[in-house]
Amino acid sequence: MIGNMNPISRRRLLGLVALNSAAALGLDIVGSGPAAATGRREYSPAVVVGTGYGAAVTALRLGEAGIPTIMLEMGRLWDTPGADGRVFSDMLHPDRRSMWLKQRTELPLASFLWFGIDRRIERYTGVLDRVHHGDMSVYVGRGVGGGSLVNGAMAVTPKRATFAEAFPRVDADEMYRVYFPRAREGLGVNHIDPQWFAACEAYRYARVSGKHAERAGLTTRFVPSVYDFDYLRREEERAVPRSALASEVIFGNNHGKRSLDRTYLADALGTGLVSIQALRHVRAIERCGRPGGRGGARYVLTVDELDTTGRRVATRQLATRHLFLGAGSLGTTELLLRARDTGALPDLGGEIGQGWGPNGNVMTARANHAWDRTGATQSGMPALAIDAWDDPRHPVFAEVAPMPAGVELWVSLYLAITRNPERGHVVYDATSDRAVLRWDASNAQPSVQAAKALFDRLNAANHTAYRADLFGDTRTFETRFTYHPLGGAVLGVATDDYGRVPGHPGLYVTDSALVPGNLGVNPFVTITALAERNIERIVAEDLR
Ligand code: FAE
Repeated sequence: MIGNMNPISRRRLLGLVALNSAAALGLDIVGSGPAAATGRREYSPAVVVGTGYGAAVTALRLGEAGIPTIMLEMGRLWDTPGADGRVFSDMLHPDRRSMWLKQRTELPLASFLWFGIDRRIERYTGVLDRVHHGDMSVYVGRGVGGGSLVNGAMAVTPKRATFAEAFPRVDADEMYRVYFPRAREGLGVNHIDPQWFAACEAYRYARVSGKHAERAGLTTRFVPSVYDFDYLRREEERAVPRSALASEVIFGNNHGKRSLDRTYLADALGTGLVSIQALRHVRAIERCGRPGGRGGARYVLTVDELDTTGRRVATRQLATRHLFLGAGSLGTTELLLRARDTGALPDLGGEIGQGWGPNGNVMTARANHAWDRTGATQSGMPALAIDAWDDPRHPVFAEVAPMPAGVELWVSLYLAITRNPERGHVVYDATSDRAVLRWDASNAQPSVQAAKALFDRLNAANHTAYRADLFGDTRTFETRFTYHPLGGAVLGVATDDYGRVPGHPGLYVTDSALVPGNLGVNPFVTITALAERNIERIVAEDLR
């Protein structure tokens, strides 16, 4: 058993064993590769780029349907303990494992009392990346499991009306009846015991915010999670090694989290037909020069093999008939734009790159009174949110975020999701050969106004004030980063209603690029559920 999940299936066990054995042997390929060499070029009937949510669901269902599948992931496999016996480093002692090819950490909170808190690190293929695009930078997970390795585990199903507004062409009845429940089951979503929440030290910080919200007449609600709350309870009892209670969050969790390598990816590997190749960066996609050749290959990928300093050590070509893009909102969009604008796939449409948004993310913090202690030992996994999404003027869903510093700080921190109609777009820059996001600071203003309306109300009701020392200058609302990049290949706009790329048989988008910019809640449950829906149709219609 893993925590209070159902007994582990034989298939998942096989997958977990495959992952652990590959890690123990220092391999970056897991599972028996279906690839067959044809001259210089390898071939696989299906290829999935990335190993995040959309990719993991897709690979599992392809494997179950009997289709040999290769997954290509630019990050590393995160199953091997380092010299300190841990796979990941924590936020208080970050080392080279923390960030992707950086020489300094780049934390979302840049300072405390205006002192910088980022640390020097060795350049390495670490687990969290912060990709800079002018006024917006985008946090993403790098490694086998994608964002699931670094995220806050909040597993929130959107309100039905908001989902229907975002996806007017998707049957919402069917989503809420079939695919959201299937996604929650596959992800291992669990719920906190309210009695334990009311008494534990780990969520003192959330209770303080809850009390303040109540005073302001606001509603709070518990947030479901893929962090095992039973494990967390035992962490507090000191019965097991600490993870969420040991400042482990955005640089990975050594215990307790049901990241994709323990759920969907393990199941996919357990089918015996899926293999994962880590440290493989997909650079380019083009049409196969010999259509109808081996297996009816339609696309050829150029794939760089990386070492752990990020250096390219080899370049290979891989041909496939069915190509699924699950490289995340900006990763997938970049591959498509590069293919279109370099002339490799010139008929890709003008809608690619459009409809991008940061899910209205805003971070802010309040200073508490001395009697409102938020606790020195805070769970890194948020469990409570202020739900003001139905506010007609300023809809906000604000999770109460931890500040797991190991000392009392008297700070209440929030990551707010606001309704923001502004959209950015992504273009291909030939000089740097990368995708560039066009998003201006002014695009974030609706988010700031909404967050300000809510938190002004909280401060007024509790006689508290904003913290102005946490974001590197004196700003009180931080909108220069997002954890939730969405869009770039929007479902039903840049693709058909199931993620197929028009005019390109066998080419599919399967990840957060499908979600139009703003969802009202944290996105991974929706990404997972949409991928479940889409691949079911694609397997039935395109792969039989
Ligand atoms: P994603 O998980 O981003 O995976 C894409 C994968 O593709 C990555 O592993 C990349 O390394 C890989 N890749 C990219 N380009 C290439 C390439 N060219 N070749 C090979 N591989 C490539 O995709 N969401 C929630 O719902 N709840 C939360 O609590 C939450 N907290 C978050 C906290 C943090 C710090 C971060 C960064 C994100 C958080 N998110 C949260 C967002 C969530 O993790 C994100 O929406 C999903 O991971 C996106 O899933 P995708 O399938 O789109």
